Amino acid sequence: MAEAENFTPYSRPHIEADEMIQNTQTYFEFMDQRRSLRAFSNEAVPKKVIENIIRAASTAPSGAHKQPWTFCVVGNPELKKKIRAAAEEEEYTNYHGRMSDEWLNDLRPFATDWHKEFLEIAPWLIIVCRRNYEMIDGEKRKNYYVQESVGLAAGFLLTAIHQAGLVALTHTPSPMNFLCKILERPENEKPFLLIPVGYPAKDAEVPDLKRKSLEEIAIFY
Ligand code: IYR
Repeated sequence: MAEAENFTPYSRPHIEADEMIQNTQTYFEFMDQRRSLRAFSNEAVPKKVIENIIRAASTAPSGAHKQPWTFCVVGNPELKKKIRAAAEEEEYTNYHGRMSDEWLNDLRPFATDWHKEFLEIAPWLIIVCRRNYEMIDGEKRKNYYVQESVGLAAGFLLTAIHQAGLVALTHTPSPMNFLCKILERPENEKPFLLIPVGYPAKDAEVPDLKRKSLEEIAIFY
């Protein structure tokens, strides 16, 4: 290994096998409760909670530790209204010709359509942006594995939202360039996911989905 210049000691508490088996089972069961929701309550969620969730997301690993992400947080009702209107305009076109029949058929179990009222109802919208490069002192500097890094941070974000007792939707209105304009983002930043966050609506329902079994997703060599 190359010579380490600024390394600092690191350790984790050592957990015995039996306890780890128990803990990982419990954690799986906790994560298995997470669902994507489209029905949100308008009940307020403290800004501090969102700040902590974003700090947790930003602990994700990233290429050369460039942390190539920006989390744009929208709680302002006027701005949410604008985002909803622009997203619905794109989605209307998607559902009326831009998406293939196969795609529309695959979406049937989720009962989605172009209406996106949750964009106004959820107390917070988090727009996860990827930073394709940095401008530092007028010079373009590289970021690495941006998609992978931002994907990981988004995963951490969803986990933190679930841990808080809240729900989210990984929403991808497409195309998303309307968000660059509405949020006035710089040229190096592109929206990656739009994630409404809040409490579930009282009458919320989710499709009865099954997750793949371990045998279907893992191969041990
Ligand atoms: N972006 C559209 C369509 C959509 C696509 C997939 I793939 C989904 O899993 C869900 C929806 C929409 O938000 O309705």
